[in-house]
Amino acid sequence: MTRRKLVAGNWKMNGVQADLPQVRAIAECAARTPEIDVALCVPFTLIAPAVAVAGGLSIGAQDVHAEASGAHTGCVSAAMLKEAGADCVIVGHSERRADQHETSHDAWAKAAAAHGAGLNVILCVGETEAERDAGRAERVVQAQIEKSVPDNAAPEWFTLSYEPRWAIGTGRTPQADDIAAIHAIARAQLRRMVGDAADGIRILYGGSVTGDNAAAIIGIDNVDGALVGGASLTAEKFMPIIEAAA
Ligand code: G2H
Repeated sequence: MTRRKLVAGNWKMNGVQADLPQVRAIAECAARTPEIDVALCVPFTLIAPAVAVAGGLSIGAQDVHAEASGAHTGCVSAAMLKEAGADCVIVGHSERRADQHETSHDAWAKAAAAHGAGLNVILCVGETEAERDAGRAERVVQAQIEKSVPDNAAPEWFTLSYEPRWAIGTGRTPQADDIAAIHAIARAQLRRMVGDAADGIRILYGGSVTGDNAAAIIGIDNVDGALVGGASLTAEKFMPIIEAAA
């Protein structure tokens, strides 16, 4: 099955209104590559301002609370994100798993809540360096998928992203064969969970993707695009990645 490529930027805790020209420039680049999908996941505070300058570029968030409302100080619901203009959200990112002790069950609940509010979901999984060194990477990723992907995941709203934790922001990336092996296992696990829909679900790679390695990584079997952190912060660095996927 042919899957449209998706390149998504994750600005993490970066970006203020002075950076909106970068959003505009990225949107212009995305408009020149209509054969792929491009999204930019910005801090909560920048969602509405980014939507205002983004034209057709998909603007997303980087987290969401699983509950619809209530006594959750500092948290943001899926309906709030939707109202701000977001159309997608990252859940289960390893920085939230590490810093906020989020579990695969939390990611599952957040994904379900986001889908319920009409948001597209990018759900992240990935092993630690110790798990890879112990030969457990494939089992860890498979288990994370089993526990965090909703049973009704479908290509129309759900994307998986494989992000080995040791590759995030380090400049290190796995060997192509290792990426291919994990993506094949991820696809097979999705198939066990959602059947034929698995063929249409995009599986991104994330972790130190740059303009220099994007084409090679996105060319690997079962890699349907990239989730990009540091290299998505400026249009100058992000555009070559978008172009490599197109
Ligand atoms: C992985 C990635 C974006 P970076 O976290 O999700 O970040 O490209 O900076 O490694």
